[in-house]
Amino acid sequence: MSQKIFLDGTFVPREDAKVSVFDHGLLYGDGVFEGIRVYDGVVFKLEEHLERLYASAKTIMLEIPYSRDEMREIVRQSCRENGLESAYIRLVVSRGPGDLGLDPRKCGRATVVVIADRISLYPPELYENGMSIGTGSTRRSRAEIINPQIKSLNYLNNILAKLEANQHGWGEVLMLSEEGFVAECSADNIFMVRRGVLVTPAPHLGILLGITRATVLDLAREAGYETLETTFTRHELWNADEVFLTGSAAEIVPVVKVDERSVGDGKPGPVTKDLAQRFRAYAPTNGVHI
Ligand code: PXG
Repeated sequence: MSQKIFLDGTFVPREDAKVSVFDHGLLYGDGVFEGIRVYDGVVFKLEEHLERLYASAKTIMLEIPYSRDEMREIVRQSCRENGLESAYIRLVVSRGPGDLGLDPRKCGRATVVVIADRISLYPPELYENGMSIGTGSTRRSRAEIINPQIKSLNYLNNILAKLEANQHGWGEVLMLSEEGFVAECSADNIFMVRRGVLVTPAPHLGILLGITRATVLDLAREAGYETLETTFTRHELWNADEVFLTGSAAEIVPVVKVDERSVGDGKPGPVTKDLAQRFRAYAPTNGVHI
């Protein structure tokens, strides 16, 4: 069965899912997106993803031509059309076709794309043995430049950092805030465990407020862990007992090396493993059925 992509109101075969070269999503990165997981027929935290999508769109004054209810149905239908019980969904809303000037007023109607695809999971060894990461020289931008809370199509900042990860052979790249505090990674949030306390950078540091991040904080509090959203430097991270990353694609990935320094005993730690297990049990129970 050929893959069906939702594009501007209809489901089209993958080969026909094409957008205009005049689309400002392509010309200027003018648009917003979401990456969502489907576990056993349940779209994980779909309401939260829709909330973030519409919030990002509101900030960039992009009108999504569907109501939230309609968008929920489009996502569910995308899974059904493709017969996928477990999937990775990419929702993209761009400013739409305009002229070659950057003025968004020239774009008539937003382009809406929903791709439901098979998930390409990270290799299982990564979850067993952990990942090495390092700090990139590319910093997260502060809110007055491009607010990292907007999940926009303008990911060049993150891609520049990812290039550094590739050059060094790191699995992910740590990005600091403009002031040099630990912020997040190119497509994942970061956590550390210090003396039993679960610590993650506070929202004001200029991070994407990850849905996996929020879920992990909730699950940790429920399990009785003390949690803290705060400001910290790499010194704290290098001396943490455990470090892990969270993201829709990655879920929870243990980090065993940061900037050539072993984290704890150099193996995935007990809190990371406990939270990963809790997350795996929780994910298929929390969302919208397809
Ligand atoms: N920070 C950034 C900068 C991100 O792009 C996250 C954190 C994690 O957020 P969620 O809501 O997913 O827990 C992201 C995630 C992918 C992929 O396929 C992920 C993202 C963007 C592009 C690709 O891994 N965003």
